[in-house]
Amino acid sequence: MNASVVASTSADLIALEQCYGARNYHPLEVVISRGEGVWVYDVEGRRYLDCLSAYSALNQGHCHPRIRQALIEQAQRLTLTSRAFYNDQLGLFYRDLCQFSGYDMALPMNSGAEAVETAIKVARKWGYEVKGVPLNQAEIIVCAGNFHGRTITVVSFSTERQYKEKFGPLTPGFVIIPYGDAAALEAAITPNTVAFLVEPIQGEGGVIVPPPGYLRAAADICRRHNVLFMADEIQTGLGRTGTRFACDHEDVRPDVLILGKALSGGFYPVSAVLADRPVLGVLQPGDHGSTFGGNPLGAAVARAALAVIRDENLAANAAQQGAYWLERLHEIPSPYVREVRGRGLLIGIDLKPEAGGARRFCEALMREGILAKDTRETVIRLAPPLIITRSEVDWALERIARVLRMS
Ligand code: IF1
Repeated sequence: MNASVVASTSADLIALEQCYGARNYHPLEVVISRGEGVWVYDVEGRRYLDCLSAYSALNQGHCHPRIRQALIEQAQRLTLTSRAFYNDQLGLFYRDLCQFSGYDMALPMNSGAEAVETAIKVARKWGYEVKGVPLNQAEIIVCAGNFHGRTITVVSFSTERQYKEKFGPLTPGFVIIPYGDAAALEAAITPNTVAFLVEPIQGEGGVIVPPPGYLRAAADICRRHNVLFMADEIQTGLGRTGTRFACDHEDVRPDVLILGKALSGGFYPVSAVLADRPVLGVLQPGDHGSTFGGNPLGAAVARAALAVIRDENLAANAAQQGAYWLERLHEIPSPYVREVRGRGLLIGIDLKPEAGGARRFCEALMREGILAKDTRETVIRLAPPLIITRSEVDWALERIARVLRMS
């Protein structure tokens, strides 16, 4: 397709992507051109309620004015210095993020996977220097059904065959246990175990909420065995599950907290690893870094994104609207629903095998004006921006009920 061809319709734009783009996704056939709050609009002007929020990167909603203003103002002053020099935004971001999360120190990165990789490096170095694990013998325990990103080390401990098959050789040093089983965690710990990496709720795994008390028990086991409890809250954090972090539901304070996605409100990739000095303090200059990590533009955006979460009480709204949504979903009579589960505004509708897969329900929801994503073949994931109102939830419920009763 030569450059002179005007691509103006959804069909044109899909064709353009199919002509030039690698096929690493299978998107729903909708071409979004504008977003505002919980609503997005396609090229032809049709409106949709966004129930994916870019996988929880848009907790604050699309194009939040306060974050946009911060982006615009900073972009007119300074966007990038590298960490070879200081800049006037990073220290302020560190302070805001550490006060928001209650940790001594932060290490800023860009993507979530980079933050997970960073946490793995910090845990290993802490293991060798502080715990006394023999060099190159560190073990990190992870859970079956995990999703922590797409880099080679991270997919090395995935249990999803497609994510790791044909991408080897893989990174060693990881032990996989069942999710939600605290006894399995204790049984898997050896003198060389340096950390346990876990999602408080497995999002991609199908919105799997662990048994009550699991996080608390796992954290206690880690403490007893001098193993770092590392929570990947990239998707569940920052208000998504109705609390500041999902670990707050069980009063668990991870030794290492990993954030991303909504940390920038969808404007700019910003992720971070948070821990206290005995852990993050093991890193010395030259140990780790990234060209864009801690840049002033991302720092200014993330400061505004955190302020929105705090000032607009997004966690409380997620708790309130999410509880209502779950309750009303349980009332919908449908021959296809096996289970409805979730916490706050991270909800999964798990369908029976005879439903024929969640994708066709997501396509039907799209025709009703709702954008949602299927996961694990049978689960419809619902994760709207946390600014959603009761009337917008009712608007969605009416259409979800229609779709769940379709033939
Ligand atoms: C894709 C999944 C969700 C994450 C958790 C780390 C990362 C993610 C808990 C890595 C990223 C994204 C990645 C995106 C789709 C989406 C996703 F389906 F892949 F698994 F949300 F569930 N930890 N999740 O959820 O963060 O490097 O992407 O910034 O890869 O298809 P990232």
